[in-house]
Order: sequence, then structure tokens, then C-alpha cells
Amino acid sequence: MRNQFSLIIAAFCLMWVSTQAQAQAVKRGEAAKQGKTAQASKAAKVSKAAKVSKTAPALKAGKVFRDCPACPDMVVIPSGSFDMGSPDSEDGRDDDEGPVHRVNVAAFALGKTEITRGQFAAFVKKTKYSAGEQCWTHGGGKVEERVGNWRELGHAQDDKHPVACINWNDAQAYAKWLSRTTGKKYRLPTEAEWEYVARGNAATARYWGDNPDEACGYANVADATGQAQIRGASSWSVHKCTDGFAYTAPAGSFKANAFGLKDMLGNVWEWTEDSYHDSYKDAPVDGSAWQGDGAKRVLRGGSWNNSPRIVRTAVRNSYKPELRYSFFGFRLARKLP
Ligand SMILES: [Ca+2]
Ligand SMILES: [Ca+2]
Repeated sequence: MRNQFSLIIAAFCLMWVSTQAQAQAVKRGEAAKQGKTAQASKAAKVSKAAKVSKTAPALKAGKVFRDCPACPDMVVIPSGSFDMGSPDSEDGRDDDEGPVHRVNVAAFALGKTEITRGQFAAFVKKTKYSAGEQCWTHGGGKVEERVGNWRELGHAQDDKHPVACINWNDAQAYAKWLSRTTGKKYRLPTEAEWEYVARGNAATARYWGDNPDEACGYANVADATGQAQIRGASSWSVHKCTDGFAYTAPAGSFKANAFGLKDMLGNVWEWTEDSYHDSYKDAPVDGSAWQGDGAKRVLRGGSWNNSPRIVRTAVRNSYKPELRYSFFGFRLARKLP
């Protein structure tokens, strides 16, 4: 009887040991599985991180990139807020520069310089696009509509100069083509985006400060050079300095602003996406384009033939989208990523 009891106890013990061993084996298996899952999820995270780090440098504010060898250099612009427009106290202010309003701009990329003549020529060569045969150009002391276009605008230019005699429709056509060839979304900047970048966080009238006579280190404007070389320019109101260029300068010849952009003021006027409204009352505050009837589109930044009053960050110009002048050009924005 005692022996029988001992046997039963021993059998129970064996069963318990075996169950425990099985349970531990199952646990080990699960742990192994979990380990695998954890490893897999870690791997997923790493691969996601790797993906992020692959695109992250492209999104870093200030980074310059290009979507193809002949594409324009683009600068990553960080999101931010700024006060758009000029205060009543600004010298030379126009009524359409107010009311000053806070605008939030999402991150995007903007061309480091204006689109060059060489870049536009590549587009025309590929597409046979016609950018017209009439342009308002300087000559004989007057600005008149003459036979001419971006190839022949009344003064010498090489491929590095900003393309000029460009109307709003021409700029749209180029943006469409560049989007098609790169698979990226290129477009004109909105007026708010343009001013946000041109200010470079500066509340002063110009990104280098308030003094127009310091322009010559930062922008190609109406200066002593133009006054000496251009017929009829002796009566111009010019910046009291010498920038070395009577007409256009090669794109990117002057110092960059705080966002790393060049020629935001001066060289050629730049078309924006927006329809013109003569006040900022009810203007969008999210950085989007302010659409309207499209009868006139906004140009910003002034050009090589403009006086100190015009070469200010807040100045707004507007023309019919079909008009071409030898001091109108553009730069492009691009959606990120
Ligand atoms: Ca000049
Ligand atoms: Ca410009």
C-alpha cells in the first residue's frame, strides 16, 4: 500500500515536471516568436527611419537641390509666419501694401535664382514653344512695344542671365513642362510665399535693411552704371551706388538673403500665381494664391531699371498675363517632398 502510494506520487511528479517542461517550451517558443516579431518591428522601424533619413536631408531648411542636371536649383524653405505688407511708416509706401496681416506659410521649395535664359531655351528647344514676337523694350530713351522676344530684347544677354520678355502664360507653360519632365509639381510661387521668402524674416523695407543705397551688394537695380549707359536714364531716380550692370546681371550675381535666395529684389520682376487685388482686405492667410478674375497677375521684386521706391520687398506690381516686358521674368516654386 505504501509502495503503491509512492508510485502514484512519483507518477504525479513526473506528469507535473513534464507539464512544466512543456509550458516552458511553449513559453520559449512564444518568446522566440515575440523576439522575432520585436526584431521584425525593429527592422520595420529602422527601414522606415532609413526611408525618412533618405528624404530628410532634402527637406532640411536651406538645402539646395536639383531634380535634373539642367533643372533650376531649388532651396528648401521652412514653414513659418510673417507679417505681409508694409507699415504706414515705410518710405515710398503704396496703398495696396496694406493692411499688414499675419500669414502662415507651409514648407515648400523656391528657385534659388530667376529662371535663366539657358533653362528657358532648353524648354523652347524641346517643345517648340513660341514666346511671342512682340515685347516692350528699352530703346532710344523710351520703353515701347517692338519686335522682339526673350532671344532679342534690346540688350546683350548670355544663357546665365535671367530670361526676360516673359509673360505670365509663358511662365505657366514652362512650369507645366518642367513638372511633366521631372514628375514633380512645379508652379509659380504665390504672392504670400514670395514675400515670405523675400523678407527672410526681416521687417525692414529691403532684406538688407532700410537703406536703398546699400542695394548694390545685394541686387541689380537702377544704379550709377545704368544711368551712365542707358539712353534716357540720366533723369532716372537711381540708387546711389554702382552694381556694375546697366541691364540684366547673370542670375545669382549678388549676395543671398537669410533664406539663401538671390535676386529676390532687382534684376527682373517675378510673376506670381495671384490675381491682383488692390488691398489685402480679406486676403488669404494660409499662404495660398489669392485667385480672382485673372485680368491682372501680380509681379514682385522690381528690376534693373527701378528706383529705390520700387525696389522694396512690399511693392506690388500687376499686369495683364499676356504682356511681355524686357524686365519681366520669373522663378518657380516646387511642392515638397
Ligand atoms: Ca544695375
Ligand atoms: Ca528678381
